[in-house]
Amino acid sequence: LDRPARTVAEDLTLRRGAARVLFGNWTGTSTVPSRTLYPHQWSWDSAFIAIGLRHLSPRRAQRELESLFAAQWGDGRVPHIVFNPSVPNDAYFPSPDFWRTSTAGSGAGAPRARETSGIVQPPVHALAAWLTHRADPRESRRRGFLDRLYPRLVAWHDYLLTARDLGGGLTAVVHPWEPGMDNSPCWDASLARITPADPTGFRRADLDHGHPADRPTDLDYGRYVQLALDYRDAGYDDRTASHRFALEDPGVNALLIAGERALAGIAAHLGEDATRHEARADRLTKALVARLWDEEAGLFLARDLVDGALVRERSVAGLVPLLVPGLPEAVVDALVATLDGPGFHADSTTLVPSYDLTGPAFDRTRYWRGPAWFNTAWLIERGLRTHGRHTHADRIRAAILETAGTTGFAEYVDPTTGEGRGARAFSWTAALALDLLA
Ligand code: 9WN
Repeated sequence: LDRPARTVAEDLTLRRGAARVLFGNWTGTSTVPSRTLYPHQWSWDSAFIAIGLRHLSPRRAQRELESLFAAQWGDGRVPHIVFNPSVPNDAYFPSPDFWRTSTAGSGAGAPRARETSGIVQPPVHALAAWLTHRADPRESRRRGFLDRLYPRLVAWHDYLLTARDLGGGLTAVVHPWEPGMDNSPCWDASLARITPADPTGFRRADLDHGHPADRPTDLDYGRYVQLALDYRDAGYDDRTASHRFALEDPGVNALLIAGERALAGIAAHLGEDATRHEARADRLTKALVARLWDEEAGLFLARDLVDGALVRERSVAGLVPLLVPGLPEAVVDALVATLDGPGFHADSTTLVPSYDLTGPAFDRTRYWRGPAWFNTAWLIERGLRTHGRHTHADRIRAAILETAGTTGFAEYVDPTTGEGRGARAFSWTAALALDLLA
């Protein structure tokens, strides 16, 4: 699909709009993903936000990451939500009094003075820290940004590769919220084993703002709640938790590899040992290809660690490994062919859908079961450039910019029409558009 080239005036308008969203969502120490739906700090949102914010205020981008890592647990985990104590308890569910991390998580080193969730999200942070540093190295050095953050980033990755290596040599997710793609069809079979929590025991605050047809179902929520309760009852301790839901996700592992490469850059810059990060990235890349690549599917699949089998659902997470440098060339070619094929190529937007357009569970409005998201499109754009596929990357970049503008920085879009869905003035949409304009 040929689009007319963007004009300087269009870029300027988009840049101003994105800046307005990010300034409007800034709380003083961090950025909320959306004023309406998500009134606290989210882990991978903050990393994507820093990547855009660095073009407006490198200092604010540094603070975004610092405020998140200030709530890091003693065992190295970075919680997926850091709660803002001044927001009412019922503004978002699950709330602090559900997770109870400051007491229930004490054995795992949860902060006592801050409330957080007890699960994690994808590790985009080392990449974000490195890009943030490079936006203004002088300010970064002056504030000792990387000196302070580097040991915390190392502890975070160590957590993912020790407590969360459940035997396959990759990191595992233990809750559908952890890979950041809550209701992806990739989790359906694994979730079906979980008896949902009693629906009268909780109230979904998300439905106050989000349309029920766009959000996960009540049945899904019952299972999310039950899994979180089980983890809480085990004191968030990975040695004793039963982890009845455990998968190796290709998106999360690809981001971990990209993060190790970024840590190598940071380590070299600080005069620390970079080779251990390179060695780890090499080892993880081999494990990713050996355990999750599937030639027939034409992309990477998740592996369910409860039954040991690959999950035969094709989602955008399986394309995110394009981010990994040094993939076998045949794998890169196959991923690009899949991106261009009928499953992932929606002519109307060219934004990559979250799930196979021809797949049995495809739903064009329901969250991670079809809609196209800007963060995954940004990761794929970056991945295509990593492998020198610039023409293809240019197409995705143009689609991100155009769609961000026409939808008012929507949370996600219908991949068949390009129509915005979910929240508007969504922070990572604004941040990543800004990054591509820079
Ligand atoms: C649960 C904040 C988060 C994103 C996730 C997205 C959604 C939360 C929810 O919003 O998840 O963590 O309530 O649905 O799936 O990727 O980080 O933007």
